[in-house]
Amino acid sequence: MRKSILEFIQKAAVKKEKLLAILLDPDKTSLDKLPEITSRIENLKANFIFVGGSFVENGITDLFVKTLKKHTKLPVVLFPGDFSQLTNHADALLFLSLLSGRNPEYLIEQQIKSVPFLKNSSLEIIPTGYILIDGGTNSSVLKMSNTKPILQENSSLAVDTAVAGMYKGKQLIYLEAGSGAKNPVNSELISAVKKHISIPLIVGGGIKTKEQLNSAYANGADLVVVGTAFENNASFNF
Ligand code: 1GP
Repeated sequence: MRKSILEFIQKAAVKKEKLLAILLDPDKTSLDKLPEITSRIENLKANFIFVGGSFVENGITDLFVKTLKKHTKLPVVLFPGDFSQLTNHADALLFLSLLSGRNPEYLIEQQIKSVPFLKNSSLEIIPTGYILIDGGTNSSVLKMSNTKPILQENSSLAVDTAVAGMYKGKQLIYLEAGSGAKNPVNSELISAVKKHISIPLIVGGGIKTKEQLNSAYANGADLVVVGTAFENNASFNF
């Protein structure tokens, strides 16, 4: 199993070099737009392309990532809503456990279902604690997983959840307000979690402006993920 993407994120976090990932949902992105989309992503100086979604049609991720790879040298990291979204054309996989939820399907069941594929795969597998925070909207992660998000004001629960994830051996913690969230994860919560973990922190959901991006970085996000704002605005820039 390779470790290069995780190491890159860990080293950047130590050096306080902030990273950006653009999230593409194969269900919402047509293949013929990929040349234009990849050049926009490269212009933004993003470090990674994340690929995934909560409701992706079975089987389309494989062709999507294969085509994406023809248009860019940026590392492609799978951020799957379920195990059907795995493909060897990507470089790495965020091996997510939804730690904020109590649904065994997303704590362990999907992970077990992915093993027959992963046993024969060269994907870099990155154990990631995924924590859903209330972003003020009924996010698709919430609908899909049928779990309750942690309230933004309950930072002590978010901290304890993140630290439990770290003790369980997760290599990254991902604070997720949900795609298209009205409210991104707030600064207090990001900094409270960051203070208590010694592994890199990813933050995503509802980040639309440079101010929100910089505030997430300033409060301790090592990597920020942006999807909807990029998808909705062809001239999107930070
Ligand atoms: C990644 O789901 C997010 O964590 C992306 O959220 O689509 O709101 O940028 P947006």
